[in-house]
Amino acid sequence: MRKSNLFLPVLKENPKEAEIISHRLMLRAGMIRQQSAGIYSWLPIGLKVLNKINDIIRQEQNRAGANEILMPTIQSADLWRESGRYEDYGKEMLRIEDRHERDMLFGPTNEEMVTDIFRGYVKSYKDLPLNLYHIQWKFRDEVRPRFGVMRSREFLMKDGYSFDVDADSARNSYRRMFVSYLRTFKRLGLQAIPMAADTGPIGGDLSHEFIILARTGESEVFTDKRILDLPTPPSDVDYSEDLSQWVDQWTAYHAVTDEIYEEAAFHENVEEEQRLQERGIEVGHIFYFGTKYSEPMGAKVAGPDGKEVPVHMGSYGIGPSRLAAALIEANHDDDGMIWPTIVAPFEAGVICLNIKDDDARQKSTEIYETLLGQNIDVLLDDTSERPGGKFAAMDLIGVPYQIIIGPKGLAKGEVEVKIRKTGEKIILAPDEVVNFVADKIQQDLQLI
Ligand code: 5CA
Repeated sequence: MRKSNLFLPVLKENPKEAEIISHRLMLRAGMIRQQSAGIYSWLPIGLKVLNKINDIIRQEQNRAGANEILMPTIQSADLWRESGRYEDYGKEMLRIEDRHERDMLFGPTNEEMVTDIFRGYVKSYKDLPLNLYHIQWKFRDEVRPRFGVMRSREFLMKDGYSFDVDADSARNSYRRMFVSYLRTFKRLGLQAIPMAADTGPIGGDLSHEFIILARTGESEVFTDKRILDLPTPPSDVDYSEDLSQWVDQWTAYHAVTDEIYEEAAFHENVEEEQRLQERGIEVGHIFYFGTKYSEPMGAKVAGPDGKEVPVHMGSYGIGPSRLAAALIEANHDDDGMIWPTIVAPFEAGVICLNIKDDDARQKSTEIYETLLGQNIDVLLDDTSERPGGKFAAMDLIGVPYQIIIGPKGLAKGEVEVKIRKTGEKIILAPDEVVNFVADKIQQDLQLI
């Protein structure tokens, strides 16, 4: 992408309404724009980041055997009457009446709808286990939407649902998602800690929140420091095998949020020098709730003995839009965002310091084209802005590798590469720079 074509509405002033750094930076860098309280448009670089987050989530869901579908945002109230949640959900649900006076709603989650899909097709235990997920906008009429897309009313959710013939096999499905979540957050460059959690309006008796540590987080977390050193399941983890070892290892340490915190239990389970008490952001939440929806909604399969049984279900949520903000909370400095390459709005940037200089312009374009040819997502700053403004914009939007090309350097046979994360500057010959940057990016993107 050439910056002369890019819609990047950078704000000069610090937006006053933003209380936390991620919200401030997302507004300043023109990633999002508020349209109503808790409702946002995603502008080009915001959307690029969001899509890259979704890609990682998809890859890890698919690896774990889940099927991607797409359910609508608008649902019929009748489905929710079947499960009994239509009245229970209360004011957080946005209720709509259509022209035929039918009660509709903007989905806050999809347990009912996916159960309806399931019961329409699946009749035998032989077709199980099954896992269906989608990445779709949700609406929850939160009393206090705040912190930008961190807690918004409209937000993107990856919600997945598992179906099993009995509780034992449902727990295996739960473990598969547990492991795939560990991998997903790690690949996004985040340290997420699974914590025993309350189940709220989703219900059930087994649940974990995945929380990343951040000062501005809304939850308070209490855990054992050693949990931070546990290994992540590798890319070739066998999802058809028993995954208890991974789950047991990751749930062995005491780890709870303020919702269920008890001081006595914390002190009893964690030695003083290992205690970690910090704030955190919930980026994922998984639930096992048995037959809570399948029973009232009649989602049954014939078991091995021919008898019909209600299926055992679990649901598994990740918030990609919240993750965009959480990633910024975890990766920024005074100059702006520092994206991990895997989700950066651009993997590399080429700054042409003086666009009027023929050599600088030609060399910059040539390097830009070569990087593009290698499938690198690169931004060419071909504008006539002053160098200071160009540097500031690249740093603000957090481009990991920045190639700086100017007439003075070229005269000496030199270009500069700046690494956003470390601030390191490397001088190279113009014909070395593409390989250097391409190698770095390839290393960063390597599958873990
Ligand atoms: N049906 C279940 C799992 S599929 C469910 O709805 N779970 S949830 O309520 O915990 O939401 C799942 C994830 O969505 C959360 O972990 C969080 O990352 C994201 N999320 C929830 N509410 C919001 C919100 N108001 N703004 C942004 N993200 C949110």
